[in-house]
Amino acid sequence: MLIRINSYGDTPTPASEITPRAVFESRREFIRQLAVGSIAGGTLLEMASREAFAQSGAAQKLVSAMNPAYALMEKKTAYKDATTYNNFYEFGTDKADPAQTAGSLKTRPWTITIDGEVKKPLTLDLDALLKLAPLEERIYRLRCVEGWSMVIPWIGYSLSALLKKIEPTGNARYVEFTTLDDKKQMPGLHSPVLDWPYVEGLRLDEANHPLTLLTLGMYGEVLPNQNGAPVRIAVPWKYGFKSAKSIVRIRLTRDQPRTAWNNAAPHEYGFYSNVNPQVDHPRWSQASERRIGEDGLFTRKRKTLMFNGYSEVASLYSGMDLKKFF
Ligand SMILES: Nc1nc2c(c(=O)[nH]1)N[C@H]1C(S)=C(S)[C@@H](COP(=O)(O)O)O[C@H]1N2
Ligand SMILES: [Mo]
Repeated sequence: MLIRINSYGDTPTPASEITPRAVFESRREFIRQLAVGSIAGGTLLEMASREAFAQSGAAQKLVSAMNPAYALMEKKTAYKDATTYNNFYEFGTDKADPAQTAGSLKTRPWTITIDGEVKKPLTLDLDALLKLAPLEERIYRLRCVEGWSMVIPWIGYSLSALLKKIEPTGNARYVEFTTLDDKKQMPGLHSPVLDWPYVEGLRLDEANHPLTLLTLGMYGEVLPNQNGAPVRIAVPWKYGFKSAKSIVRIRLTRDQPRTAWNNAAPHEYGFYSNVNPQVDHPRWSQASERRIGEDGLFTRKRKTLMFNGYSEVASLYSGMDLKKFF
């Protein structure tokens, strides 16, 4: 019997009831390492749960160290909600579609090419990407432009670590992210909802901000396909659509890249798309949000925070009119 548990929002089963012997043994080793201080972060139950989960073969565990700077004290969104309520139009436009159809995405082998205005263009496979910098767990708020939000424990490292390796030229001012574009693996590409491939972009200083996370996992595991496996970006102070999934190319450019949502509806989705409660979407307010998993399915109980609460990015925009550059 497969026992699938996790400690993120779902009610955890007491580990003592379900833990196989091997896991129990490794947990003792874990306690020992905790005691000597060689493991940072993660609660005991969390760790035991992840091990049991990994053993079930349902998902591949990904070890990381909690970055205490991003140990957000908000209730994490339940794993089930974060993996069944998704926007990933390459796999359909209903929230439930990606979890059901993204099984056809083949995430290994996978390569990502970094080129454009760089001195050292590079193509990396997944293993190289996983080893490029120490993996951190960071708990970030995610605010979708549609008016809902989640709290997700991502795993990855600052994109700046990768950008340093390829040495941007003096002409580089923007970074463009391109999602895989393969109809055989992504049924949603048959529908012309967007001008495929999905492309997003950041200014180079935004891309180099330490908060911008090159993301390889979540909830202690590799990314589920529906969340953008095997590699995506997470930019927590911007609306969710800026965080492109299943990335195959990162290109540095002189000019502001054309981006998928901005192309589709330029008056509704700006290039910046910073979370901003004072700038409404033309068709709805952005002043509040509904946290997925909280009471009241359609109630926007929470006030949306400027930059989604990440005020440390404000200096990136000093002197800019954020109503004009929305
Ligand atoms: N390639 C691609 N990336 C994408 C999207 C998409 O449709 N295609 N949707 C975006 C939107 S609107 C949001 S809110 C987030 C959702 O990420 P999640 O499903 O992991 O919560 O992914 C973003 N990245
Ligand atoms: Mo979104």
